[in-house]
Amino acid sequence: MRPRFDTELKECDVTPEADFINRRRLMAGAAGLLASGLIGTPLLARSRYSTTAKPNSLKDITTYNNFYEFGTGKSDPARYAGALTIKPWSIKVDGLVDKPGTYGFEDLIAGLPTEERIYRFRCVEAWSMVVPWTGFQLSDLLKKVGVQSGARFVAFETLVRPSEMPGQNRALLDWPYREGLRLDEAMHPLTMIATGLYGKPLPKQNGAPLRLVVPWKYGFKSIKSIVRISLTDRMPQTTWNMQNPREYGFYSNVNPTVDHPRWSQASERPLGGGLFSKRVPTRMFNGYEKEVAGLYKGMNLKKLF
Ligand SMILES: Nc1nc2c(c(=O)[nH]1)N[C@H]1C(S)=C(S)[C@@H](COP(=O)(O)O)O[C@H]1N2
Ligand SMILES: [Mo]
Repeated sequence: MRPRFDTELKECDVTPEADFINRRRLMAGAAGLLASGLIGTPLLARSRYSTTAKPNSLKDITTYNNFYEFGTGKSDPARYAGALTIKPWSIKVDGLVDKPGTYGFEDLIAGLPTEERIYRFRCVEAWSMVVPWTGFQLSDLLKKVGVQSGARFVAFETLVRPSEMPGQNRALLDWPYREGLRLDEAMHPLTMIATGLYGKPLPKQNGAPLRLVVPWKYGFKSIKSIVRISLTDRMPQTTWNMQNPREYGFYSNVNPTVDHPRWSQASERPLGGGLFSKRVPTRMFNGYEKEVAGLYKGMNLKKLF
């Protein structure tokens, strides 16, 4: 690993003040669910897995982003991601799978049950938001490609295309952006691949056409614009751990009792609160403790940073 300068994560103090639910788009999402025949099925979104917390506005979610491929500023992704070509898009699935191959986006997701889920999202920089994703469970995709018995981890990579991703012309990170999950984390029903937001296709700044969402982990685990999914028998390398292993581990579970070496993780600043937004306490596993604590039984949670 080559040495790099400290790209200190900065918390931006400018928060868009508008915070309203875009009702028209929410309705569009509901109509989509109806059309797809999902209403009434046991996995119906917004009942079983969704938080009742009020979603942030589409504007908040799409104008305050981390996507270093487009630059380190919070408004860089919204400014530059428009130039990214997402059609066609292919995803290489390899490693310990029954059906390896390079799949077109549409083929890969064909037949997977899509739904809307409203999840809390907590960035390691201590801001947070509530997001109405649409997508499917990663477990369904993994079942579709067939996980072989030796697989223990899933590794993900983001596209490398410096001609369309200006941040990749600099050594901000060791491209491609990489992430990974233990297989049982990947198979957990809360773990999603999002392909939409507010009932519409995922905006490019949020990781179009497909990105990971793991709501009990810090936001950097939710890798965007995925082009490779590998099933492996070893713990994969992950971008922020490679960048700064003292500050970022593999697990990165949200834990208010384990501070970042440079700031407290005990509380967070919800986006959309305006200039004088109040901090609120951060919850263990970002509020998903009941659902996921069992994954880490017998492990020292203080070490799962
Ligand atoms: N490829 C890639 N994925 C990424 C990032 C990135 O820089 N590149 N940033 C991560 C971080 S730190 C966060 S907080 C979330 C932000 O997601 P959002 O912009 O959709 O809110 O994306 C994550 N996924
Ligand atoms: Mo983040």
